[in-house]
Amino acid sequence: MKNPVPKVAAIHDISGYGRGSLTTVIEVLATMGIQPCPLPTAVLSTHTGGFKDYKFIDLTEELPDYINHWESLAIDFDAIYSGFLGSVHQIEIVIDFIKRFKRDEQYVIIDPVLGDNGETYDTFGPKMVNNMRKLVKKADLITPNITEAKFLLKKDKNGINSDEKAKEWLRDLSSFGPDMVVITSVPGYKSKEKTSVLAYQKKEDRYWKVDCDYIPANFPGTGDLFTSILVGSILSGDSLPMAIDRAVQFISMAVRTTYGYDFPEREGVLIERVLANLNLPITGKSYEI
Ligand code: PXL
Repeated sequence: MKNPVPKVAAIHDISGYGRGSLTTVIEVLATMGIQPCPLPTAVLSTHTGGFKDYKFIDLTEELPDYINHWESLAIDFDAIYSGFLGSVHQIEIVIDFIKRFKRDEQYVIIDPVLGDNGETYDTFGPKMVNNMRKLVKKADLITPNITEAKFLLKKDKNGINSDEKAKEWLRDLSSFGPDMVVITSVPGYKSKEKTSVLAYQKKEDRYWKVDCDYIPANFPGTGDLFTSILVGSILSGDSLPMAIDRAVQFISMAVRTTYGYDFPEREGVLIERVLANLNLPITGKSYEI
């Protein structure tokens, strides 16, 4: 029987304060008519971007029993979606989860959460980066930001400075395995006032680009927001470029709304102020390169 409401196994941490990870995933998927089923990888008092002395509870030891119980219930997920992991060992656990819960017509979305702004997040080192390459092989769709793309491809300094380079990076990432690759937060190579999202669909050999106005602010959790909207959109039947348009349109609105307030960046974008706009019709801005 087809699920009356699509179900997503959401493998992320839960950060109690600051927005991002499971709180964002749950808000977005539920608003888009999708059931989020959280598999929490860690519990933190806050996310790690801008808060000090946060409490971090690694749930690696607890995951096998949690997953065994789900398996005994034969839960039929329409998608498996992973993000921030609590330890390197969790990569093996997620790979095994995908093997056990895989079924036809199911999407596996891996957001290879490793870092941002050229650096890894506090809790990760080179071992996480190396092992993340194994996990992205199992995905249908991956959504690295430019920093994560660099880490996965072992690039040191040169970034993406032309459409040709963009296509090369996208192809190289898809050669790990995924059919769809989306790179976010790419600094505009045609205009410094822009930042771009780049995408590739291997089966159709098509490349896409969306330019967004650059806003000089750095809100944590926007990566989780972006990928969660892609997941919700694709499960609702949108094409990849439509899903990207929806995510870019919503995040631009959320960032603009937040930017208008005198509000600490580390608390993320004011999602709850604009959440109801998530299902608005979209204005297509993506174009093929
Ligand atoms: O948004 C990625 C993310 C997820 N979870 C935690 C984080 C971050 C980024 O800083 O700290 C705990």
